[in-house]
Formats: sequence, structure tokens, C-alpha cells
Amino acid sequence: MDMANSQLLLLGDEAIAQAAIDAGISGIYAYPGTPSTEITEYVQASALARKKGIRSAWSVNEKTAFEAALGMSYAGKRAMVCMKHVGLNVAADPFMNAAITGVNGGLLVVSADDPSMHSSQNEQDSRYYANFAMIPVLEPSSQQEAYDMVFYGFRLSELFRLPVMLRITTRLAHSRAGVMRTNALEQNKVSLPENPGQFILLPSNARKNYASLLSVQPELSQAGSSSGFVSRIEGSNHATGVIACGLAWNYYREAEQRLNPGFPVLVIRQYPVSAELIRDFAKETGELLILEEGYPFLEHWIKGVFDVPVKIRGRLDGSIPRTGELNPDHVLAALAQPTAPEFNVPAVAIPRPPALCKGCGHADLYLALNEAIEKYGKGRVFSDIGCYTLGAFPPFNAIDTCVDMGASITMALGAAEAGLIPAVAVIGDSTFTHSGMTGLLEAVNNNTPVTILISDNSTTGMTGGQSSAAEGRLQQICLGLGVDPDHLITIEPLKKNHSLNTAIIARELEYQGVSLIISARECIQTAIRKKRN
Ligand SMILES: Cc1ncc(C[n+]2csc(CCOP(=O)(O)OP(=O)(O)O)c2C)c(N)n1
Repeated sequence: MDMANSQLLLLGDEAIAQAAIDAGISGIYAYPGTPSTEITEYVQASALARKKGIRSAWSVNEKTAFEAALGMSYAGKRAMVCMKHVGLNVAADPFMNAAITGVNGGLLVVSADDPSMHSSQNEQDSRYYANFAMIPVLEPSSQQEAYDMVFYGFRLSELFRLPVMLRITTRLAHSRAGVMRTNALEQNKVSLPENPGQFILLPSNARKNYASLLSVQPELSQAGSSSGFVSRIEGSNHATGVIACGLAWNYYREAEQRLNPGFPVLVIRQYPVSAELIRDFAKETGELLILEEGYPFLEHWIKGVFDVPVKIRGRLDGSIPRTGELNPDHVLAALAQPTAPEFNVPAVAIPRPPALCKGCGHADLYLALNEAIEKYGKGRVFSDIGCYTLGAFPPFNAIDTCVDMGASITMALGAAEAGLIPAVAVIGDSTFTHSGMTGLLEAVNNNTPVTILISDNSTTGMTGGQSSAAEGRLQQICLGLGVDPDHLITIEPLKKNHSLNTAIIARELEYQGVSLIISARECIQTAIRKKRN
């Protein structure tokens, strides 16, 4: 439906996607990652996006996604690039440098943080990255604001000619609310940057661009203070002034129902903010309580840079727990109020660790690997991130590391060079093309004695079964990277092949060079889905 001013019930992720379609993007670039995946999936499923010719295929990783989006911006069109928070680590090089080149068409970077680590290996706060790059950040407190901020973000990006970050967190990404759409914007036409040197970051150009990035900072702070995304709410109890950032405002509003009278609140949904704004607010209050989802980002600024003459409480002084998501009880406790039992989430299910699906090929691979490697003792299996990471749990207890996407092959390489031979890497097909291929080239170049198992289920299983970049071509790619054809073997992880597969792995563990085993069987979930359709 292409109707402006219609209301839709949308996830935060979907609100961002719908807004991007309406705000005239020409392309969305992304690699899947919870809690950001549904943004791209929504655009991929949208008939309106198809009609408008918006490109939306998955990228190979976050760095390629970012660079392609920057290229689209260079050509004058609006682009959005989306990732989970750790994806921004992968895209950090183009991200930091895009702040120096600036943009041509509007560029919005959506980074989805995961406080409490519901499905991530850390809870890093993307606002630090935006601050590091010195670009604006928008942090919505509702699905409607997420929608509106996409429009505003593109306007801001094209006004200041800088990338703009939209930072969201899991609760907003994955909860639904009514969202009112506004009038759609046309896509930009292709147009080259006015300054032909803008995107050539030779030192002579980069120094100029960096100086102009620095000079625009006061204006960015002013934009934050006047956009409507920084607002004041009155409250008659001036003992404490509450500063609530993004989604944290909701937790305060829930807690506020039990506060009488309420406190004055400064709601911040855009950064950078000006020091004067915070100082003026602080002047009227006895102390400040900073509520923010993630790290004590603003709290650090207020304490360390803004020179605010009142006591500052938050995550740093223990008023709010240092880690994890906020909740209304945290707010009440920090304001010395009794906590409210109705805010507790009832335990409706007994928590249990996630497990591999019944009939999963990863399981059969681990059974064979465990048997083949047993005689060498524990501690030799460097795994990666994907469904196969569940091999860490019983009954397999098959892996010893999981650090970041792509780390399996390179960590095995380093451990082998330290003398831990045999060393094994286990990596999924999507993770291999995301960031494992360079590690394989390094192992081939050094002829390092490592046994690499690509557990190939022909999909990106962990994030819901998106396409995998090298489907059907893994063997060719590995040969192209220089793996010896005598040590490039494909096995089928099935119960009936257990003895054969165990023998193949055992033989390759003996080999004093790079051996690569592709364990190929379709993901049981995608196979079931295909049958149903
Ligand atoms: C840098 C980064 N990007 C994205 C993710 C989210 N993520 C975790 S595993 C994974 C891919 C898993 O696919 P694959 O390697 O094929 O293994 P499978 O889950 O299919 O077994 C993704 C996209 C992440 N953890 N880190």
C-alpha cells in the first residue's frame, strides 16, 4: 500500500524500513545480524520498494555493505546501511573515513545495539562510534520516532553533507506500535559531488575535510538542541533532574506513574548536545540522574567534559546497574522509591540453553570431529559465530573458542604457529564468505598445519535463513584461494556416513599443511520451509 498518512502496526525495525522506502532511498545495504535483520527483510518483501526499484540484496559483510552505500551516496542518491552493533566493528574503516569524505546523497547508518546481550557477544554502545567519527546520532524512544527520524536523518545528512547514525536497541527493534506515515519523497537523481576531490582522501584533501568536520561540530550541537528531539518536561520536584536518553525515557515514564510529584526531565534523542543545555538544566536541580540504555555515554560527557556543578548519578556511581538493559524498577530504585512487583517479568518458562535442531548437519559433523580428535586431547577446536557455536553445549562440548566472525581460521593459524598441532577451525558458509576467506589465504600462504571444517548448510541459519553469498561455489572459491586439491574434501554429514567422515577428518588432522573439509548438508529448517512452499 502506497498511502501517505496511513497508520501501520510496525516493529521498530519495520518502521525504519518503511520510512526509508518513503523517504526516497535508492538502496539498502546490510548483512544480517540481530536485532537489525528485519529492517532489510521488510524492504525485500515490500511490493512498494520493488515498484520504486530500491535495491535490497544482502551484502557479503558489513564493510562491503557500508562501502556500497557510500558509493550510492557519492552518485547522489540516498542510501541506508544497517547492521548489528558488532557489525560496525567490521565496517569501522569505511565508517570512520566516511565522516572525513562526507556524503553527497544522504547516508543513514543504522546500528542496532543489544544491551543485555540477548544474542550477541558483547553490549558495546554505538554512540561511542558516532562520537569517535564526530557525526550526529539519532536515538528514537518510540517506533513513531524511529519512522520520523529516518526522514529527519536524511535531511540532516544532506544539510551537513555527513553520514548520520540511527542508533536503536533490541526492545525498540523488536516491539510493535502504531506508526503514522507521512508524504513520500522522490528518490534523488544521479549527480556527482560538486567538489571533485571530496572523496579522494589523500592527506592534502583529508586535512581540509577533517578541519571542516571539526568546524561544524558546534552547529551539530545546536541542531541537536533545536530539532525537537531534545525536549524538556516539567516536574515540580527539583531535588533531582532526570536526563533520559532514547528508549530510557519509556522506563522513566512507567516509573513516573508511582512518583508524586514527578521530576523535571530532559529527554535527549539526538547527539551531540550542547554543554549549555545540560548546564542550564542542571542549575535548576539538586542533582542529575542520567538514564541511558547501554554504556554511560552521556554520563561520561557530563562528568568529564561539560563541567556541571551538581552531583551526577547514573551507571558510573552504581545508582543504575553498570550492565544490561534498564527497567522501571532500576529507575524507581535510583530515585529512592519502593520498586514495583508488577514490573517484574514473570518466569513463564524454565530457561534452558539453545540447542541444535533435531536432524542438523552441524551435529553429525561434531560427532565425527569429536571422535577423530579425541586422541589429541582437549582445547584444539577454534569455532566461529553461527548455529554451529551451539556445539559448545552438551552433548557435544566440541568447541573451545567463539570470538568474532571469521576468527576461527586465523586463531587456529596462530595457535598452530605456537605449536598446537593439530589445530582445527570450524566455520559456517556465510561466516566464511563474510570474513573467513582472507584467513584461509593467509593459512595457504604460510602453509600452516590447520584443518578447516566449513560446515555448509547453504544458508545464514543463525539469523533466520537468509541467502549465503557463495551458495554452490564454496569448493571453487577454496581452490581459487590456493587450497591443495588433494586436501580439499567434501563430506556429507549424515549418521550413515559417520565412520567414513570420522576417518577422513582423522586423516586430515595428520596432514602438516592446510586441509579443508566442506561438510555439506542443507539446513533442516530451510529444507522444511522449501517443502512447505
Ligand atoms: C559482525 C557480525 N555480523 C553479524 C553477526 C550475526 N550473525 C551471527 S552468526 C551469523 C551467520 C551465520 O551463518 P553461517 O556462518 O552460515 O552459520 P549457520 O548459522 O548457518 O550455521 C550472523 C549473520 C555477528 N554476530 N557478527
